[in-house]
Amino acid sequence: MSGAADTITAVDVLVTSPGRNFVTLKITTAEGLVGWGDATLNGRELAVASYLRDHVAPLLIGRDPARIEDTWQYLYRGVYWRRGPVTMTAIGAVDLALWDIKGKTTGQPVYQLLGGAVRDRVLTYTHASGWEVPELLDAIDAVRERGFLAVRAQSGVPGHDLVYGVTRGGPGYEPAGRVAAPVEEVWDTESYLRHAPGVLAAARAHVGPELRLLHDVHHRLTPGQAARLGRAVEDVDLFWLEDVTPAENQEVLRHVRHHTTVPLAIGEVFNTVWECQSLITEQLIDYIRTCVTHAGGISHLRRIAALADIWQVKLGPHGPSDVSPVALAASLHVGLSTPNFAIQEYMGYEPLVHEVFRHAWSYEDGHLHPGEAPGLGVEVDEELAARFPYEAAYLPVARRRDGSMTDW
Ligand code: CS2
Ligand code: MG
Repeated sequence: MSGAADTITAVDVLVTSPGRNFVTLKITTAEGLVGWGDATLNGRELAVASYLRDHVAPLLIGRDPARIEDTWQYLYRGVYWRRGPVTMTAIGAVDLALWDIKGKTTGQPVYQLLGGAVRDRVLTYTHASGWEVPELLDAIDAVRERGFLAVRAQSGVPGHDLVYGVTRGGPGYEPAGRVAAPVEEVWDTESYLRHAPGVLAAARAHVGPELRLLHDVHHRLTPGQAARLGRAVEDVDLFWLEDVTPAENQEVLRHVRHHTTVPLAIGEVFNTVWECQSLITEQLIDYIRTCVTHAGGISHLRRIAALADIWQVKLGPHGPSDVSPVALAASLHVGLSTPNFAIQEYMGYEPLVHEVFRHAWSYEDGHLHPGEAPGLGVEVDEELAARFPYEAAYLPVARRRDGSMTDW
């Protein structure tokens, strides 16, 4: 290492599709260090790839990679048209790559640079789904046998052909289908509200009192419906009920909060601390779900966590299959070193994804650990990645039975 500051000499964007699309940022320095960042935005991958390639990469050449916060501020305040998932995912990818380089420069895993471990390992939850209750209970048993101590339970809904979070047979659930246009699902909230409490009660009766059960409503209810559902499932003792309403209007959560004590989790679609502010400072939620990539990287997720800590709101970051192993690694470094971190979502990946993204993080007995490799601890096999070019894929959309659009 020379005494002079290192400089960024190359910024590349890899779009690969080993079973599903991932966008990965590669930052290379004059000292020969490589940092990786995840820039995957499910269904809008190429928007972020272009934002990075065409507007961010040229601005990074020659910058000092050690100046992580200054680069964050430069890309956030310097763009003028700020916030939103595309911008913040791009900034998040740069932030992850620079923290990766910082770790490699110092020979330290990133969690050590964030203040060191405050826990030995990170509690995780995974998904279980089944169209009918017996199938769901079997799926819950299957992940319990793999050691999971927390499980998200999703089922089909009578009168529906397609429902969020559930596959009818076949491999694990992947929402973004390889299609030229979004699949249109029909959604009937009343049918769901009649059905969900019984499904969750059956899951609790099956697993006993210990296992943490979670459920994702996926933005589908009005405040009154959310309050009704919360009350109906209070005896299920859920770890959290997620995204009960579309949370752009956060004041509506006051109504939900007033009528039910069920723990609420929101935030996976939010991208900055400012969007989470009311949810946290008004105690409208128990868990903030912002994702380390879509919310501006490690640097910004720590800001969100710090605000949440003041109000005793805990961190439960988003981590489904459309968050790459690079982002999962970054989330785990935050999780290991953040006092009010509660739980990490982990859907798992197809075997090929583990080959493309070779990672130091590991799963054991219901917990994850980022590993001790310098930086984030993930290296991308670029030759293998290049064999799987991008394929158009879109998340579904949902319409009510009368044909009007609703939230998917
Ligand atoms: C879901 C996600 O994991 C979750 O909590 O909300 O699967 C979400 O549907 C996808 O990330 C959308 O791409
Ligand atoms: Mg969710």
